[in-house]
Amino acid sequence: MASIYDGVVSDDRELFDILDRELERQNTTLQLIASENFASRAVLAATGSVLTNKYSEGYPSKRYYGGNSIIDEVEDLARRRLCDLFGAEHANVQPHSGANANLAAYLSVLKPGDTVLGMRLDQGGHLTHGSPVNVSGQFYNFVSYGVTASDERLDLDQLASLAAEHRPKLIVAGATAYPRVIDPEPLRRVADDVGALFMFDAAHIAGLIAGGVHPNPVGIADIVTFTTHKTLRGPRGGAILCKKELAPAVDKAVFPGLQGGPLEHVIAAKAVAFKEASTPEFARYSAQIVANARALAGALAAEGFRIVSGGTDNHLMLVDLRTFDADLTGKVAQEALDRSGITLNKNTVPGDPRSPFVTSGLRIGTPAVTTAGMSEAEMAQIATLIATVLRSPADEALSGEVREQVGILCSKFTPYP
Ligand code: DSN
Repeated sequence: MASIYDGVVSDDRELFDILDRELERQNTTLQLIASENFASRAVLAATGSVLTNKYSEGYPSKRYYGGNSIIDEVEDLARRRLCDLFGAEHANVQPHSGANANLAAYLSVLKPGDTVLGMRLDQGGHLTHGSPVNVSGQFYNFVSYGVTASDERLDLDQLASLAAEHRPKLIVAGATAYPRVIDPEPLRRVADDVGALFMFDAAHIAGLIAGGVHPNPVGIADIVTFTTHKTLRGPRGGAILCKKELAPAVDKAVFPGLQGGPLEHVIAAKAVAFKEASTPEFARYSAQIVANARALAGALAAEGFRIVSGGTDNHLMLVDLRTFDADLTGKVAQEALDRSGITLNKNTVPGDPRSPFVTSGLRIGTPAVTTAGMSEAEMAQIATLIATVLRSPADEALSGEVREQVGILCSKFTPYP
C-alpha cells in the first residue's frame, strides 16, 4: 500500500514502518470505537505543520514570548470559528484533551472540597465526572447520579432530589456511554432551583450538536466542554465554551492554571475541523451517524443481543451480551472481535455485576464507519459479522474467515485510500 507519508523525507524506517502498519490497520479493519473517527487530510496536515515548533504561552495579543503574531492569527481563527459553530460568547481552544478541559472548567468555578453532581462512571459518565481514581473525585466532593433501572435513561428525579439534598455548586451533564439525547433544559432548571452552575460535557456528541441533530447546550449551560476528535472529527484535543462573564476565569484556569505552552499545530487543525463541521455536508454526515447507529442497534437486536435502553438516539449503542450468551463477557467478546478485524470496546452496562475489566457489555459507535462512507446496508452486514464471531468466540479459524470478509467490506470504504 502506498504510504500516506510518501514524500516525507525520513530515513527513520523503524518508526515510519510502524505508522504505515497502523494506517493499514485503520484502512482494512472496522473501527467501531464510539469515541474515534477519521480526521480529514487537511486536519492531518495542519497537525503535522511547522506550528509544532512554536512556544506561545498566553493568549492572542498577550503572549509571553516573541514571534507569535502569526500564531495569534491561527488561534483567533480557531476561536472565532468555534464561537460561530456553536453560537458561543467565548471559546478556549487550548485544552490538550477533554480531561484537561473538564479539569480547567472545575478549576475556573470551584474550590477544593466543593460539592458537584456528575454521572457515575458505571452508569455512563466519565472518569473526570468525579471518579474516586481521578483528581476530580479527589479534589471535589462529587455526588453521583445515574440512569433509572426501568428504562435505563437519565434519572432526572434522582438528579433533582440529590441536588436538593446536597446543594451542589456545579451540576455536570454529559456521558461517554449513554445512547440517548441529553436535553440540557431540565438540567438547567434543576441547577437554577438549587443555585448551582451548570456544565455540559459534550465530548461525545459535539459533532452531533454541530450537525444540528442533538440539542445545543451552549447558551443554556454556563460552561460547555468537549473533545475535538470524536463525532466532531478533528484532531485529538479539547475545547471550552462559556458565557462572557466566565471567560477570564476559564482562560486563567487553562493557562497558567493547568497547562503550559499550547499545541498551536493542533489548534490550527481544530480550526480546520470547525470549518468542516459548519458545512451542510457535515450536517448530513451527523444525521447519517445516527441513522447508522439505529440500523446497527436494530440488526444486533435481531441477532439476539439486548440493546441497553432499547435503542439509540446518538452515535453509540451499549450491547448487553447476557441475552445472547450468559457466559460471554465483554472482555472475551472484544478480544474475539479484535482477532476478526472488528475493533470496539468492552463496557459495563447499567447494574453490571462484572468488573470494568471484564464487563457484560460492548460499546459500539458509528462515527468512523460513517466517515468511511458506510450506510444502513453495511450496518446490517456488520451486525451479522459480530454475531457470527460471538457465537463461537474461541474459534480462531472462524475469526480468520470473518477477518477476510471484513477486509472485503473495508476495501470498498477505505478512509485513507
Ligand atoms: N476515552 C474516551 C471514550 O472512549 O469515551 C473518553 O475519555
